[in-house]
Amino acid sequence: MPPAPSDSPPSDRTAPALSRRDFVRATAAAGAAVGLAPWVAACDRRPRLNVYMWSDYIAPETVPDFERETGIRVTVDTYESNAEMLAKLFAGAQGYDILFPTSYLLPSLVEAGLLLQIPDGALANRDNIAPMFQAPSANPHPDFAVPYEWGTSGIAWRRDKLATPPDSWGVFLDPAYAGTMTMMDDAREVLGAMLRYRGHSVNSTDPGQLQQAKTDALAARPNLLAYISAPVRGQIVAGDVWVAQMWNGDAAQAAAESPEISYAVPREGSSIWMDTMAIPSNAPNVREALQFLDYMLRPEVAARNATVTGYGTANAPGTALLADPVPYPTAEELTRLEFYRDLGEDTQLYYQIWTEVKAG
Ligand code: SPD
Repeated sequence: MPPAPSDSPPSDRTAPALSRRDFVRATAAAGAAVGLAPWVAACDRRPRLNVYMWSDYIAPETVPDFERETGIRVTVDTYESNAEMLAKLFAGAQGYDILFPTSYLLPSLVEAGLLLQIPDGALANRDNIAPMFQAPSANPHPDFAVPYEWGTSGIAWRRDKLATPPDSWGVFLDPAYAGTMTMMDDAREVLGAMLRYRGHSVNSTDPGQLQQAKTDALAARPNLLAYISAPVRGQIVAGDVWVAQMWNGDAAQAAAESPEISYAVPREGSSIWMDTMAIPSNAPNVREALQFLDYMLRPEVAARNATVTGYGTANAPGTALLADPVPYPTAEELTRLEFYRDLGEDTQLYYQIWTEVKAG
């Protein structure tokens, strides 16, 4: 049996990948799996597409426009972390045609046989991807996944609550802000931040460095209101949260609602990442999935999505359409930003520590 993707939580590591036969049998229940009454799925004979993606990560008109143009009926389910997406897949979720894995997951997903190789020539708009996002550090498997949007992980804060900008990951260890801060609900993000705080790589597998990251994360824990990722947006906009570990685009969406919110990458550095679009190997609607990927690769569609999400688009002509694109990090900033890498079996160490940190 191929290895499970290494980002999955420990309890999912041994879950078997679905066989194609299991999948085909279960596809009859696909309507139920995506929350539709079976009779609705049975009566609606339009071609279908089931997308499973990050929350708040697409312009509201994109899917309706695609449905109007193609006659394909699209269902979108959302998730808040790679671990949540993988856990659902390994729990036997059925019927998804498109996933949005962050690129560091691709080696494990491909090795486990969970992704479909995109046929040569299937995507007319594929050349729209900027060369920098074709590099192996950004996309280790261009044959299985199409770059979507990229971003950074940093700190968002309310300028009306903090006298000085929090320019270090150490702010989360500062009891002065206890009860007003949050970190992401994500092992790689929280431990990655604590690793950078001590000058280490977000991809460290050194047991001593990881133990120190655990000690720091445990010291930060009593100061935190919660571990919460993108949905913290509403709380920082409302003023209940003053300092939050956030992704830049979600912070930009928050700042659009409340101009008192700023975002920065701390001085110790952080992660840069790219989310991709990929087709599961057992997708029931491959033709429609390829149509969707090619549609998402259109410059005007990519630009509209990036305008709404606040992230950078990997689409070169799409970026050219934007009045105010997210600037690609400067050479100096890139010395402090690392792409997450697939850590193979060592990811288990992260999950073990993360479980202990969350338990307190
Ligand atoms: N609301 C959309 C957030 C997308 C974040 N993807 C980044 C994953 C890096 N671990």
